[in-house]
Amino acid sequence: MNKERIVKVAVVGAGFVGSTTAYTLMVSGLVSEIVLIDINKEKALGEVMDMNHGMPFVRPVDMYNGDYKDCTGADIVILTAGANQKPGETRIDLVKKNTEIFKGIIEQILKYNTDCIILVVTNPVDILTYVTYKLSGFPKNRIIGSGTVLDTSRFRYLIGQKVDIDPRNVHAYIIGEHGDTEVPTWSLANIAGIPIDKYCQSLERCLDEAAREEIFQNVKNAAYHIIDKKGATYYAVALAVRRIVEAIVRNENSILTVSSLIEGHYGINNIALSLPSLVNRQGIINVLDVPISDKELMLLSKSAGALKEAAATLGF
Ligand code: 6V0
Repeated sequence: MNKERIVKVAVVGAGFVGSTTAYTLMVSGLVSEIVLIDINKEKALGEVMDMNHGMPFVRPVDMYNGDYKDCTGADIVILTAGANQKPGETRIDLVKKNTEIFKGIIEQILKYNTDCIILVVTNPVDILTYVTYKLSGFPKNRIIGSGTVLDTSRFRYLIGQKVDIDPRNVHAYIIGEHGDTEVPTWSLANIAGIPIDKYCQSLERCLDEAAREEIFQNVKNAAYHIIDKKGATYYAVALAVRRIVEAIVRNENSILTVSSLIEGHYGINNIALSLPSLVNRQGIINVLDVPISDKELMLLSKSAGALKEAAATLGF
């Protein structure tokens, strides 16, 4: 009989993002075992019960709530745990708080698994990807941040809406920090190999400077807008995580704007941020030097500088 490889994923954090990620993976058919781990054990149990009751409708998955010892044998450990920003709290306060939480979590994971890929989703995702790299001692290919995979998806969707094209056929990347200093690489944006400017010349709805700025602002501020309306964002990020997991478990060599330790690309060193990167079963096996414009390079350097400043406050 042709036996399929068992793929096990541990999701740490059973909040909005962690439980939606577990659900998205459960219906994806990509994984055979999912353990959900949270400091709030009742919450994790409730989420697992709810999902397990739908199991007859999907390809069976061994889904359970557990503890860090259940990270044993996991191919991928996904980190979504952490504190949210409270009113009056600065981003730096949040970085410090989540770094402390990560110290505890990573120490626990390392007791049971030193062979997995760690996929960081908790914000600020780039700083915490860097922190995870430093704390774990794993090779850099096995520490992945979800980075700007979500922002890139929002970017492709919004461009697609504007020019009336399936977003899967819009090729464009958001790079740099997942956050305020992220960079839209308009110079690379294309549809079927046609640069977006040229493609737009044939349309009445041209992507002029104002339209571009509007799209980018809507990408960059999407989380603020959604949180204002419904308190949290979780569907699209869970799909972004599912896509990264797919690239890993199917050994796809896919290009995704994941966050990783950058060494020697565009003059950037020793900080994690997103660049188009090759992802397969080994994790991130290559970061691509895509030909961005001088302005985009300047903005990317600024983004790296902002992340370095934030990391410096943590003593890393
Ligand atoms: P949430 O709903 O508050 O869930 C967080 C969960 O973490 C809760 O269930 C907590 O009990 C749990 N938790 C806290 N401390 C620990 C600990 N020490 N060990 C285990 N579990 C713990 O938050 P939500 O799920 O909405 O967001 C989680 C994180 O994802 C936040 O940092 C968000 O900012 C971040 N997001 C990242 C995105 C990205 O693109 N990278 C997108 C959206 C949200």
